[in-house]
Amino acid sequence: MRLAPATLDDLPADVSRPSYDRDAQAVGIVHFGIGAFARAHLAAYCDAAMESGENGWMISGVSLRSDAVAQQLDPQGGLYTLTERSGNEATTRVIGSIREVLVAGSDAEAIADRIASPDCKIVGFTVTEKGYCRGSDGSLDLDLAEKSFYPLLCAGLRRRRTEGLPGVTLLSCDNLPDNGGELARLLGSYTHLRTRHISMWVPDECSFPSTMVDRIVPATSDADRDALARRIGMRDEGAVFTERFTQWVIEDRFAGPRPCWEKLGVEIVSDVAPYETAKLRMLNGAHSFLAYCGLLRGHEFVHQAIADPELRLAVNRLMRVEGAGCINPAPGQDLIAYADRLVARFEDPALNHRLAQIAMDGSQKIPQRWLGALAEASGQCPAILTGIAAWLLHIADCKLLDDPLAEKLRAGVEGKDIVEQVFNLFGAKGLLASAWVPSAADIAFIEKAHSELGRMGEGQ
Ligand code: CS2
Repeated sequence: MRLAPATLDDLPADVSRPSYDRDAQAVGIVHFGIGAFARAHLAAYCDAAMESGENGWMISGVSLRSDAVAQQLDPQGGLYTLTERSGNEATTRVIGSIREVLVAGSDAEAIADRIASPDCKIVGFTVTEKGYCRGSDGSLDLDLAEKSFYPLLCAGLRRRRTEGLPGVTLLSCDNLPDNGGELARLLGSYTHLRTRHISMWVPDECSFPSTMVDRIVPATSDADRDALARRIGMRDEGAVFTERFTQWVIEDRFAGPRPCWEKLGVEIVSDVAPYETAKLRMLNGAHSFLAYCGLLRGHEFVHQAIADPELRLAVNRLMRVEGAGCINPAPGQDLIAYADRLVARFEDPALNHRLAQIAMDGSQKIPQRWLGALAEASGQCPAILTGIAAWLLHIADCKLLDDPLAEKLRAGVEGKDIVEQVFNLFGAKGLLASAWVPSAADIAFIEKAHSELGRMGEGQ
């Protein structure tokens, strides 16, 4: 038996399911990147909003790269289960807020139709850091952009303008600093070059709130799906597993209607930056550190890496001193409590969060996770510099480096001494040139950490 509208009543009583009339709800949101993260976060908030009596917040999801999610969800009428795990406990609920999954390659017209519908109020994005198609200088890479969401989005927005419809809220939910401003800037470049007649309409009529989204969502494994099937008595090919924790801070800048998300714990604020910076530097910065150092030390999961005494000490320093050090917290934002909570989240073995999942796309993640903190720090940052040494080793050693800049990274590292490696990646003309200018002392520290970590790798 497979999860579907017709089999909902066969679920065990402890699996809660939508009580609202799904078919009567309009599609208010088109969302690019309907992978596990969006299904554990945005879709769960929309489901809860409709459960609490709001109307019109169904989601039309768009997959950019493959039809895998469409194959999982469309035969299930868009339904899937979300299981929150912690320790030995797991609670499962059916999420009803996804109407359909459209695929970029084959459903371009339907995607434009959904965006151009008067019901659509919000277009959301969880397309990952690389989905924004920024070149190494931060500007839009037009060739890549043509294969991403830009043409699909613009086709829909162009029709809204032609049909005299109002603009929409363009809601970026990716781990980028000032993600709303970044989307506005990149979309501005795209419309200027490709769809000039809407290049004024978009900034005038649409809005781009910045957001901080937080929920750890490990990739679902076949073993997870099989265990769930044994527990609930049916198969769910779209099942998502996550932690209990969830946080969403959104800049109060909507172009039109939105769900009353604040009733569900979402913080709607005037400035997201302190939350966003803390999350990127503390949570994500610690994650990348645990990933590269943990893999070198033979660990597979985040909970194993955080239990390794040396890594634990260093990651605490990275979060509490190096990451938090230059952040000016918002009123009521407690960075020490945040770090305590992060350690507890990382420790939870129920999540089975693979370090390899975090290690991918380092070139897209490291600038906002580590380099900003390095640039602003008044003293040396030994934990982050150790993380950099581990990343250099990861680039050199990893057989299948999963990174859009893999070839360039390898060319910058292989057969080079550490001074050259640091220069090629982080120097003024390096691949990830930034405000951080590595000092001689920084390079000496990286060199020492590199040889210590490298010896440890040989011992595995
Ligand atoms: C992780 C994030 O994969 C990664 O790079 O650091 O996906 C992290 O789990 C989320 O941002 C948590 O909100």
